[in-house]
Amino acid sequence: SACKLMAKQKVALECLSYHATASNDDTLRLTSEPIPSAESYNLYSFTFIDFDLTDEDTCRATIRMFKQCDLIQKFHIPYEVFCRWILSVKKNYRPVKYHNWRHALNVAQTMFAMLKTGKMEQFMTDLEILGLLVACLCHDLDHRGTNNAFQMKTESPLAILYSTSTMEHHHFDQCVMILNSDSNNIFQNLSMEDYRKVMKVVESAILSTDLAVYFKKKNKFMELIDEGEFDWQSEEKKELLCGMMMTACDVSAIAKPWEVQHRVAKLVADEFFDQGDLERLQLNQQPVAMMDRERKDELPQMQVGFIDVICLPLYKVLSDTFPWIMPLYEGTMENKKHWQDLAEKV
Ligand code: 5BB
Ligand code: ZN
Repeated sequence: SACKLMAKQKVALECLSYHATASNDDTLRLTSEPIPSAESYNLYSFTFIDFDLTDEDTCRATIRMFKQCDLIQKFHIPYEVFCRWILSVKKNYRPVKYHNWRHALNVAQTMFAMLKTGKMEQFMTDLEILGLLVACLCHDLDHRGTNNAFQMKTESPLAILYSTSTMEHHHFDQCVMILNSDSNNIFQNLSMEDYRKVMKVVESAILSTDLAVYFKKKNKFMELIDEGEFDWQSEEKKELLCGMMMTACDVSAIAKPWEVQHRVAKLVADEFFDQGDLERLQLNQQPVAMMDRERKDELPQMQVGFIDVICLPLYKVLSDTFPWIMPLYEGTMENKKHWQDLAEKV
């Protein structure tokens, strides 16, 4: 419709003012550097921490994960294109407090650890592994630090374009936009069929990071598990499993050692509070408790709720089926105790 076309033009214009692709200088530097070992970055562990990594190291750690899966060789990705793509993805994250490049890296690293240490790669094809890692790195591209409800309330061009899973559709669009330039197209040597397949994995995985989608699909997933369904070969079940894995990775800060979880939760809260301030200022609305900085005392109780309602049930059902990912469940249990202690003090 005319309205959607206008919205699309508006979004496109906004994006043009943003740097879409990495510079040749940065790309050449990254291409020519040695890549430290997976162990030196602790990539196989569920307690990976990015805090002490430089920006360059975050790129090198990303390259290392793809190398450990042998994806660059298997899919004939030109190394320079691969390095430029990583830098471009990084560049298209905004410097918001939580939904930035480092969050994307952490999500991808948890996916890597689930596949390798969690031994889930045996249920995936190489193409699915490629799609999942790409999806993790791209799943929050161009996040503005505001959620879907905010896009709707402010009638942002994005919300006019996509009425449901607004931001997630935009993250996927941004992912496609980067891949559409030849110098960034890491899928350029795939057959037409593989290209179509991997894009479908990426799209479905990114869209499933909308918590609303998770809530819609989790019952179906849990039913399959209850029925003792361990044959993950059908396309529909595989897509469901990949979606659950994406959510498990997206919220995995909740399973990190307490000091890390505490610090990340503060970043999440600060981003929520910034949206709350915008709602007061732009919309003259009272924000919900989660976004109201006047109610920051309630944060520990909210984290307990988040853990009980979303994180523990998901990690429980996944680790019942894939026991090697148990550290995610145990780490979350540990953090629940800490948040409960803090909640009781209020
Ligand atoms: C989550 C679902 N939401 C629609 C309503 C609020 N809940 S919640 O009550 O489980 C909740 C989750 C409340 C407060 C929270 O954080 C306060 C700092 C959180 C929370 N969410 N805590 C976390 O540590 C993390 Br990680 C998250 C995930 C944040 C991103 C959620 C992305 C949703 C985008 C639409
Ligand atoms: Zn995310």
